[in-house]
Amino acid sequence: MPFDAETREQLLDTVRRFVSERLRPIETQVAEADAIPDEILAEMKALGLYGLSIPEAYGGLDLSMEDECLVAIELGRTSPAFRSAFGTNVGIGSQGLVMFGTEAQKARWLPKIATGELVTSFALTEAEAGSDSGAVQTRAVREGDVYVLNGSKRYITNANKAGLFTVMARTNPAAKGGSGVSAFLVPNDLPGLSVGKPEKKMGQQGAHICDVHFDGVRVPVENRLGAEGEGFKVAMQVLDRGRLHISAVCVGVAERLIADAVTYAKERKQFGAAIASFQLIQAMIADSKTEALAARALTLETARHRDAGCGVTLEASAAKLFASEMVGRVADRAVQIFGGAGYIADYGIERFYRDVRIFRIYEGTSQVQQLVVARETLKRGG
Ligand code: COS
Repeated sequence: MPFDAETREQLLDTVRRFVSERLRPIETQVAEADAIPDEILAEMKALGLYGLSIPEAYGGLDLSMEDECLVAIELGRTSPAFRSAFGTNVGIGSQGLVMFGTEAQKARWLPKIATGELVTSFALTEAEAGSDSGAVQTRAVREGDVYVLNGSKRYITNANKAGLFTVMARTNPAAKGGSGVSAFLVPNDLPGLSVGKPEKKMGQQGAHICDVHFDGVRVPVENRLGAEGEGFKVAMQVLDRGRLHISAVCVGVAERLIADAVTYAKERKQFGAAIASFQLIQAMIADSKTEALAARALTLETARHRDAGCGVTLEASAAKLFASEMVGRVADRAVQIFGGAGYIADYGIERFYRDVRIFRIYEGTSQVQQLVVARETLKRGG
């Protein structure tokens, strides 16, 4: 639902205040504890953040893609781990259900997803199916009115908190690639489902990824999402949307880092002057600002096209490619502007440098985005 300008500004202002007053002061605490305090999660739920993209009829805010991206940019101005807490509910964990779910499936789960009572995860990746996500080996074998799932998923965001997984599993072993894969809505309390320990990661402490194991999990046929054999396409369409959201987060983090670098450069004196007065520092600020503006424009333009009903597979991948690479360069320059302090944990800049590294990998590596952009451009003939 497109908000009018005033409602949109109110929402963005509320999120902006929440980020600066509640989240930024505890960034270090969250990173050290590798956990987001429960009261902060409760505040996120009360603000409606878990339901940004859920239709109003099911209790969500039903934001347009453009408005969702604007909110994601605001949330990018703090540790990305905070966004990850509700990010799966807004994106990859819920959108298969929103786009392809039956009325009964939506009525059963979406209201709880919108409030955050139910956390969701997207279970596509496996040990042998990363970029080649059509190579899913987890099996789903139909036995009467259930599918029996066996296999394991890897690096699944929020798996340790999820009450519902969207699982891609192979229903047709004879079919090669994605065409033999189907999608399933799998509640975490079904017997045979287990979740591994959170992995130790390079960054984004407070956000967790775990393996998920299916050992003879009996999933009712009515939990299949979309037609049998359509699971790969469900996943790809969910990712098209997710990639745009991630692009927006990258823009937000870049804007935060530029602001921090500018503040530091104005205060820090060397050779008798603030380092902001030096042209070599200014060049880094100019490059970062220019690239962040370009990523913002591409992301929001693509979001508007999606809202208008256009296919944006190419543009969403281009935005993800550009924005995630851009924020990597911006974080690198921020460390450089901070100098020695940029390498010291107390300043938080090295933490962002580590945090942003995953943006170039998850929801499709930069190389996968290049493949998609090239393939679509060739198809379009330019
Ligand atoms: N929207 C709708 N349908 C799509 C689609 C999209 N964005 N992308 C592909 N499809 C369809 C194709 O049209 C094709 O359909 P037909 O069989 O009817 O022709 C089918 O899906 C297979 O597509 P394709 O041949 O392009 O599949 P590939 O195996 O070559 O995979 C890539 C393509 C590499 C792009 C895909 O596997 C991918 O995105 N990998 C990365 C996955 C990822 O992001 N993982 C991160 C983990 S989730 S956090």
